[in-house]
Amino acid sequence: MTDYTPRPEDKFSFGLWTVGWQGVDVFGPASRPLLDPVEATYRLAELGAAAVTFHDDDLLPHESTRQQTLDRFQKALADTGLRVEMVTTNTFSDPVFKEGAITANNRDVRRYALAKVLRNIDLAAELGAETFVMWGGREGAEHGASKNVPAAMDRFRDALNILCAYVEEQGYDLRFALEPKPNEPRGDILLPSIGHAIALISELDHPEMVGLNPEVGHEEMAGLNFAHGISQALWHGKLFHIDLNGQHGPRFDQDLRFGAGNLRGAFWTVDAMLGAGTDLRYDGYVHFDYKPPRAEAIDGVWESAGACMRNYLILRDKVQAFRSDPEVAAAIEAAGVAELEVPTVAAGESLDDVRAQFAGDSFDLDALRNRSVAMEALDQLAMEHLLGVR
Ligand SMILES: [Mn+2]
Repeated sequence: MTDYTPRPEDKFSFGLWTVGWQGVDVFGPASRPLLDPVEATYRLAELGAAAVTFHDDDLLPHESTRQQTLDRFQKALADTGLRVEMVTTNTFSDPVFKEGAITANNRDVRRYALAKVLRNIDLAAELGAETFVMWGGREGAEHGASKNVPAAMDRFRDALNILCAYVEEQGYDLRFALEPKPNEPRGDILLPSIGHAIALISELDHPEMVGLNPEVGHEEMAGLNFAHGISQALWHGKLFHIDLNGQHGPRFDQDLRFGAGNLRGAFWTVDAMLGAGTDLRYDGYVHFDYKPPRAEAIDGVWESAGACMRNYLILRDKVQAFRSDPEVAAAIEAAGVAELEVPTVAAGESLDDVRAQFAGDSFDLDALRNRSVAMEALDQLAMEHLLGVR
């Protein structure tokens, strides 16, 4: 048993914008004072995080204090041993990006976005980040005819090709991770799901340099199964990074602490990250992208940050207990899970062989129709592990 204390080897990581969110929403102004991102770095280290991440504007909002803040930040990293594992660019807050950034109709806006991202790539490399996330929050539309989607995909592809070529030319050890989201802030955002993003990557000059940063709430806002989504991303070799948080089904982006909202989804998410009984595991940083609720004061901010890590560790414990339970192993066998690993058509077999199996009325299809699948029993075992009675 564990005491659920975060350790460096757990590789927990937080965006500085998460604990730094002041509670500004569509209906009201900030409910919390500004949190110095350098102070937040020290506090996250005390809580047990191993790394921090940021958008350029979270850490360095003003040109006049840029170097001074960077110096303070690098001292904080040295003092705490925390590292910067991921960096991302804010191409959504400034009204200049109101109708898009790298896919804006306006060409000057696209060129400005590209320049902002390039500058931030240099900073990411300087700080030793291994992942560069791209979330195109404003890449989308509210109106049908206002955006030529094929042209937008051309510009998205061009931008990624340019950025990959730049990283290669500079010799940076950096990979890109696209973050899908279906809507909010735009009415509809381009690359709305894991699947859409994977499809774009296959059109790039350097597909090996680009993967995904899927976020729990973003997929669940669209009613999708996050565990299935990241499992498919792992299968494509594209789960470069992950954003964990919580969400109560299809509604506005709640950004709850990890484990809140869809708790069963969180259990299967951790199971999928640990490989779900296969060799396809996620071994990157366990990154939290959530928002401490606006109702909370600063004590609630740190409570929720600690809870994200604690909930992950508790769920990891539950998942490992589930996967090592002999009754679960028997239930998995009874559900025929392993048989899916057998190819449908064996090597050397012909399609005539397959058809011959069902010729005439020789095959007992009724036996297949009436067979037990024993899946409820397996799921109930998972439920009982999660509820803590096993
Ligand atoms: Mn995110």
